Amino acid sequence: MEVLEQWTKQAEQWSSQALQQWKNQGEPLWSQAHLYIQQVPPTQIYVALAILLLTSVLLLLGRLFKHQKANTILLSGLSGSGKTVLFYQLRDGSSHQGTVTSMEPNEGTFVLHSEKSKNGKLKPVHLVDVPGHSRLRPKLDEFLPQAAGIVFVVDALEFLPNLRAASEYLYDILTKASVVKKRIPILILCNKTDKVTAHSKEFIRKQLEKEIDKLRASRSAISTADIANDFTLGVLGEPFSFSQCQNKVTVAEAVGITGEITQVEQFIRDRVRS
Ligand SMILES: Nc1nc2c(ncn2[C@@H]2O[C@H](COP(=O)(O)OP(=O)(O)O)[C@@H](O)[C@H]2O)c(=O)[nH]1
Ligand SMILES: [Mg+2]
Repeated sequence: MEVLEQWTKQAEQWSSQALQQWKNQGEPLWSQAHLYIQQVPPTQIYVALAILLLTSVLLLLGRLFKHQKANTILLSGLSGSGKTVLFYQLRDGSSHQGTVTSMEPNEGTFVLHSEKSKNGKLKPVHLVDVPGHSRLRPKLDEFLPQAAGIVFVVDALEFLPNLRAASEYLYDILTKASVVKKRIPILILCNKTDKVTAHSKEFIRKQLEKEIDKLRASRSAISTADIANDFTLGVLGEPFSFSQCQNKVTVAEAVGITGEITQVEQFIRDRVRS
């Protein structure tokens, strides 16, 4: 209560000081405003001030809270697309070739290897390499609520044989309520572009869009009771394109094994700001 009294006193002091200043300046509107202020009961002014203070505190807390949470980046995509290699490249700057197939998600919180030499405080990234086996995919749901961004890794070499499966996985991600509501940005990362036979990112984007368009048609034919997904995709009656998504979906290229990963590093740093 004492604090409140102090505040009120302070507020009174400030307002009288401010009034004095305005008076001295001789604003033409002054007398009108003065009359109006006198008509407003002081309690109303205090209530307004209190509300202002409360909102500022809440906004500040909200910001702090958000800041602490949003540093998780998920590496998703089919098995064999190169997630684990990417994980180690991002963390250590080397690919750790020959590591065993992970059944549990690889995860860690660290400053990206490429940024270690930079001065200044960089916020550590919580990176999760989610196994691509369909049996282990529910793992993704555990991490989604905290995700600041999703990297969907695509094998640009063995792309066409995996097109259907990759599209289904991506479709599932794009229709998840947790992803759509929070508009988690998604980067489609075309990996293994070191080989000449790798498909271009434009080709990959178009093929994924076509395939997702087909999936959308077949899945919306299933009775609504069977649809586990929470959101419908795109614009009805128009061919599907990623630009219709509420999430920002971008496409980039990488070579995991040689560490050509600047585009994905940029995406991560844009999502996890210091
Ligand atoms: N040519 C090529 N092969 C890669 C690249 N990145 C990963 N690979 C290979 O792809 C295979 C699967 O990689 P891995 O990281 O285990 O995939 P994950 O199942 O998605 O974790 C491995 O044999 C890697 O050596 C790349 O950029 N280029
Ligand atoms: Mg792996």
